[in-house]
Amino acid sequence: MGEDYRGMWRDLGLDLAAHDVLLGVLGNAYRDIFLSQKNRPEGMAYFDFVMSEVHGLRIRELLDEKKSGRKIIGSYCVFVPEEIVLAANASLVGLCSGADFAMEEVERLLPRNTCPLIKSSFGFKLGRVCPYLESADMVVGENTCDGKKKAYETLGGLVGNLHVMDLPQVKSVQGRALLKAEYERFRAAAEKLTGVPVTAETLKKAIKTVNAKRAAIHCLSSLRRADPAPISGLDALLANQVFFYDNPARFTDSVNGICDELERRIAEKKGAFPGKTPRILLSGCPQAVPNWKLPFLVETSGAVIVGEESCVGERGTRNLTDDSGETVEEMMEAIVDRYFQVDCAIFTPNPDRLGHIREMAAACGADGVIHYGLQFCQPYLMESIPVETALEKEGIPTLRIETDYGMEDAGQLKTRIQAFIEQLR
Ligand code: BJ8
Repeated sequence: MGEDYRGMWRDLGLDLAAHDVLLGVLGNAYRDIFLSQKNRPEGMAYFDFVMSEVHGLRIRELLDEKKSGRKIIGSYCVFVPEEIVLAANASLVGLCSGADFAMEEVERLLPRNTCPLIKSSFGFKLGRVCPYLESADMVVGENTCDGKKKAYETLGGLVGNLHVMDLPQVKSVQGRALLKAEYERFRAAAEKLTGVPVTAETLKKAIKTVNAKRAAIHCLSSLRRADPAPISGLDALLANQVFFYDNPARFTDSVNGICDELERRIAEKKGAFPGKTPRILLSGCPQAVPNWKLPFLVETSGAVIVGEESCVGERGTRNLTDDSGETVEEMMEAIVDRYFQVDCAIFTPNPDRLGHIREMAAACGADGVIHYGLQFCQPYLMESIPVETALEKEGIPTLRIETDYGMEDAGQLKTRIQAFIEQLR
């Protein structure tokens, strides 16, 4: 880390010793997983820098913004609309839930058989190691899966200002009305937090900012479809992960810069992997920072990941918000329309997701799909069975993986992944 941020972390109430351990583990993992890759685009240097300063410079920036009156809102789900947050003069940050931490303490509050993502969010709080969580003026929870909605009842006692958003479970007229009502309630809560009312002007500007960020990621996603793939799945995942932390305008510029470079690489047939490397589409649970386990196993087993059907990936970013509205009311409708299309497995039935997986597999030229289910995640594990059956029936080889954040099963997973890749060849 470029500067000594210990004073800042102390002021935020972090447990410095535990935080040092986390940064040490993170730094080593990053070096071994990302920096050891060959043929990376030069533009990834930006993301290397961002990751090296993820608890330093970015936090300092956010705290400086706070000094000038801006607020920070933390979120665990892609259903929290960044457009509303920005328009109310706040910054939205994703809260890490991608590593085990303080598990003994976590398991005093949550059953052992809770999904790793939920346990991780508690671990970062109980272990006092997340500067984003500690600097947030409001944390937004959402009633998605049963695990999350019950866990927020307990999290409410641990974080200062938890706003729980109710979410529909069915894509119906009533479901949309609920989402609309909840987004209105969230808008009011954000305005109350910041003291800044959302206006047509600020909302339009915010929609454009978030759309630009998504459009940059769409561009990256479409360039990954070339063969040879000009960027590894790990690096593309990293860009999707940084999407949740970085300053939006700077992120957009950086990703657009990488896209220019990828276009040149495609023209020169310069790949992160050789041409005809087996191509995998990952589908399933979100991979939050620093959960790089599965792509690392896949890409060190002779395949390249060419897309993520995931909330840290295309499920989270795929649709833009219509920015043609002129009033707050019209633009709020457009926001509801956009987010109501997110096909999270908490919806029942959820046929759109299978359609999207098929569509992505074809567009990315994927040779096979790996379905990634986090242990104890009922929605995605349940859905993985009909997804696998349908894809296999259509001749798309599919491998279902169920795992957690530990490395104990890495050897066994690697064997299964290698056998799957062999089958694709
Ligand atoms: S919109 S996927 S970000 S809820 S992995 S906690 S579902 S038991 S994270 Fe998600 Fe929003 Fe849906 Fe996306 Fe529950 Fe499953 Fe755990 Fe999960």
